[in-house]
Amino acid sequence: MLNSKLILENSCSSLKPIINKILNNIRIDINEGVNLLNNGSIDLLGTLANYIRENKHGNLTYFNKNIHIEPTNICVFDCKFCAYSKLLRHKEEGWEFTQEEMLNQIIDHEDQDITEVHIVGGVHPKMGLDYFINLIKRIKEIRPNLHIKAFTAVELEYMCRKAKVSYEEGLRKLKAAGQNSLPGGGAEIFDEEIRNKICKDKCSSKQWLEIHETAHKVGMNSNATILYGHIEKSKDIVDHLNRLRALQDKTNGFNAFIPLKFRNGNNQMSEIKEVNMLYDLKIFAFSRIFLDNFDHIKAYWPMIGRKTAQNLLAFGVNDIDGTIHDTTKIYSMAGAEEQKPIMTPKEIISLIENVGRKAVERDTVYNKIKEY
Ligand code: V47
Ligand code: SF4
Repeated sequence: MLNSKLILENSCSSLKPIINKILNNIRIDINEGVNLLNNGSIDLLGTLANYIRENKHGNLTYFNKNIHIEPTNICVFDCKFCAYSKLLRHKEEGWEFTQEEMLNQIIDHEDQDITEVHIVGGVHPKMGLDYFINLIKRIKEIRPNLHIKAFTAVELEYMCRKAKVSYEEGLRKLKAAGQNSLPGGGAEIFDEEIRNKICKDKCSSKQWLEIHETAHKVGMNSNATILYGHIEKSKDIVDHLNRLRALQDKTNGFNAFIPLKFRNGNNQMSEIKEVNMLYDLKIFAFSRIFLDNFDHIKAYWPMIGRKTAQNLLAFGVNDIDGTIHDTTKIYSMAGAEEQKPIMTPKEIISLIENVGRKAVERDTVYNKIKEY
């Protein structure tokens, strides 16, 4: 139980009205958000985030059973933080799966009760809208009930532009082929000045938001992310969250928010020191507080590491994605400590239970599959 009087008494005076608002379930604005992020202690943010998390979900902590398919690491874009972009540099390290190879990745997991495939990769100039429509249809022929969460707004913007179709037409075609939802990647940071410095050639913030809005309109939910811990300032983080909160007010189509910690291995921003775990806790907690209309805050453990993911369960996080089966490379290539990301359901459940939470297997859209 939260002792709100104690929190208020021990907080600096400029934060008291903000804390009062949060405790009374009143939305905080951008200026209040920046003040809280800059001046709130980790204890304060953690306590408030945990209060909100427990009001929304109690002890329940979700996980899912999924695999990733990364069709290629060849990319026409050149994001400075990405260890993946290989078209212009290091051609020899590029990979490009054929459709048969990708379908075999689905077949290889046939005997496992995974519920989701997450398909995201580099933006390959030869893999267009029709190519992916065909891939999705073929996956559904093999495993009709598998939820396909696929393609960041960055990939979708490029696919639709090349195919000369509107976002709505492109998304409707993908949905008709069997795509079920969109992942949250490619959002990075919406502030145009920072975006221009770290990923200037890919889809703009406006396009990212428009694509997600359109996806929600045609009946596909999506996730949202932020890339934090590089050259952004607190005001950029709050601005990013504010743009997402405004879209969620409009569509209610986001499932989860996933803060992604910048990793500095093998990329063009390697000189930037990675932030420490205390800062991670702060960003996740702040996200839980500010995004009052998002149901779920998710820790993607292959990127943040399993220990930090576990600690985050006391800092606003109520979801840990996923069993993964060692099928993603983007973070291990960028230096994340999880070089072989695989957790069995048993491991994920004990990670959750060991900090006093209750594990629940979910599907992609948060229907409960099994409580442990
Ligand atoms: O958009 C690339 C990020 C994202 C680095 O929706 C990096 O369920 C940190 O969005 N350091 C793609 N991050 C992955 C993604 C995702 C992952 C898991 C679950 C979901 C979901 C979405 O990876 C990119 C970019 O923000 N990224 N390089 C790096 N060096
Ligand atoms: Fe390409 Fe995505 Fe990497 Fe940017 S982050 S270079 S769009 S794979």
